[in-house]
Formats: sequence, C-alpha cells, structure tokens
Amino acid sequence: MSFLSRLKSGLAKTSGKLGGGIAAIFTKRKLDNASLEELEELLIEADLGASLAHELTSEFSKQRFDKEISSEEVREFLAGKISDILTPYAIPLTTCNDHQPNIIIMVGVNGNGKTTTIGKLASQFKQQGKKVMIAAADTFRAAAVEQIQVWGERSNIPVVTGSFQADPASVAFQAFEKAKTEKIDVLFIDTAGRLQNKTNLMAELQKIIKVLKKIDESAPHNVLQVLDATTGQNALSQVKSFKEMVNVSGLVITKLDGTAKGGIVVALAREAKLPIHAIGIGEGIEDLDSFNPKDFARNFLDLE
Ligand SMILES: Nc1nc2c(ncn2[C@@H]2O[C@H](COP(=O)(O)OP(=O)(O)OP(=O)(O)O)[C@@H](O)[C@H]2O)c(=O)[nH]1
Ligand SMILES: [Mg+2]
Repeated sequence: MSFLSRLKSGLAKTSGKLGGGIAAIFTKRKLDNASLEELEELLIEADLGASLAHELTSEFSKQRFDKEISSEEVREFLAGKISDILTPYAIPLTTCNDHQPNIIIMVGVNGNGKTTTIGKLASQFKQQGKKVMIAAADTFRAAAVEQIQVWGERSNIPVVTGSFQADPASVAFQAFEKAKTEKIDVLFIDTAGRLQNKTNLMAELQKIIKVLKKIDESAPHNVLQVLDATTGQNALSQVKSFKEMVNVSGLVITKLDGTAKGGIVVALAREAKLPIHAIGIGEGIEDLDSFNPKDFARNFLDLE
C-alpha cells in the first residue's frame, strides 16, 4: 500500500466525521447563518482551532451566502484553503552533506512517539543509503533503551547506550564522538519524555544540547519536537513551551490514525510556523512520511 492510501485510511476517522457532518448540513440547503454556524462547529471539533474555523466559514460566506450549496462545494473550498495553509510548512526532513554526522535530536512530552519516530526515520535514511546511528539518551526508563534497540536491530542500525540512569548528556556526547570516528551521516538522539512545565527536565535537555555544541557549534542540526495528534489543541501550548527552552527546528505529528481531530496539523502549521517534517499514521515502520499538502487536505475532507 502506498503512503497515500495509508494516509487515506489513517485519516478515515477525521474525514468520516467531517465529510459526513458537512454532507448532513449541506443537502439541498442554502448557505445561511444557521448552516454556517454548524459548519464552524464541525471545523472546531476537527481541531482546526476556533479562529481558523471562523475565518474559513466567514470567507466562504462572503462568496456564497444565500446561495444553494452542495457538500462537495464546501469541501472543495475548504480543501483548497487548507492545502494553501499547509504548503509552506510541509517540508521533508533532509540532511546536509556539510555535517558528518547530522545530529537530529527528538524532544517532546511523554508517549508522543519520539522513539517510534526515530525507528521509522532511521530506517528510511538507511534505505536512502545513509550511514545511520542512534543514541539511546533516554536513560530514565530501562525499557526505553530496549525499545530503541529493537528498532535498531530491525533495520540493522547501531544503537549507542549508556548505563541505566546514566547522564543523558554523556550518552549523547559519547555517541557523537563515535559517530564522528565512524563517519556516520545521521545520528538520531532519543530523549526521555518530559512535561514542558518540569524545569529540571527542561534544563536536562538544554544540557544535552550544550554538550553537543562543545564538539560542533552547529549541532544539533535538527531539534524535532514530536507531537501526538490525539492531544488536540494542547499540542499548540507544548510547542510554545518547548520552543522557549530549546531551539525547536521542526515538528513531527504522530497518531493521526487514532483521532477524528486531524485538523491539529493545520492549526499547528498556522500557529507554530515550523516545518512539519512528517506525519505518523500507524505503528509500523512504513507509517511515517512527509506529506503532500493537497493530498492531505483532500483526504482530510473525504475528497478523491
Ligand atoms: N497508532 C499510532 N501509534 C503510534 C504512532 N506513533 C507512535 N505510536 C505508538 O505510541 C506509543 C508511544 O510511542 P513511543 O515512541 O514509545 O513514544 P515516546 O515519545 O518515545 O514515549 P516516552 O519515551 O515514554 O516519552 C507506542 O505504542 C507507539 O507504537 C502513530 O503514528 N500511530
Ligand atoms: Mg521514548
């Protein structure tokens, strides 16, 4: 199955609810205040955010108020707008040949999908012919190291580990040195999940970054914040807090398959103004990729 067809089934919860909802409102009906209000409510439920939901419905109203409208027209209009919003931010993750290794560090709140995303991305980079290494700098949970080792074994990628509860910064530092010696192209650093309001844990993350900079001032080359789509609008405040603490360079949004609120991708593009490098639509190694804004928008609205 192509990523596009998996995207379609991954977004089925969102598109079913939204597409079905729009069809229910706009069947032989004029665009009036009541239908506009219902539409706005549906968009908010899909997690596009209140301000965007309002903007989209008002703009549509300006064009079509009092005219008889079909569900298809509404969905086409929204898909066009959403695709335009996403376009500047749907940017695949690339590496730069000037850095050996490129350092990509994953950050985010507990359980958002950091480790799984590293497993998937590392395998994809390896398939592109790059030399990849992973640093297990989540030394907080014993199971975290095993989890990333399983991903490493699956794709035959070396995983650098420290002892249980070792200083994560020292694991990252050692892995960086090893990656340099072994001429690795991409080093992924897995970090422990942390809530944005835990200042000591945020300081620990800053320390990891500081230590990497001792070896190479330009490192880390990517700080990827992983967000769970099922957490809804809370993802926006997570980005805001992490951005204040570490220099987040891009986002990955996971678990779009587990939610009817896929609109968070659009809300994030608009509010966070950071590249969205990839979206996760399942637990498997193939279930993560960069996305085409138009495909996303059309599937989101249950359009072919
Ligand atoms: N359905 C679905 N599940 C996912 C996706 N991405 C990750 N998961 C699952 O989410 C759970 C948590 O993923 P992890 O990768 O362990 O998350 P984490 O951020 O590393 O968690 P901590 O290290 O505890 O902070 C696992 O069961 C993953 O299989 C996705 O795109 N879709
Ligand atoms: Mg993890």
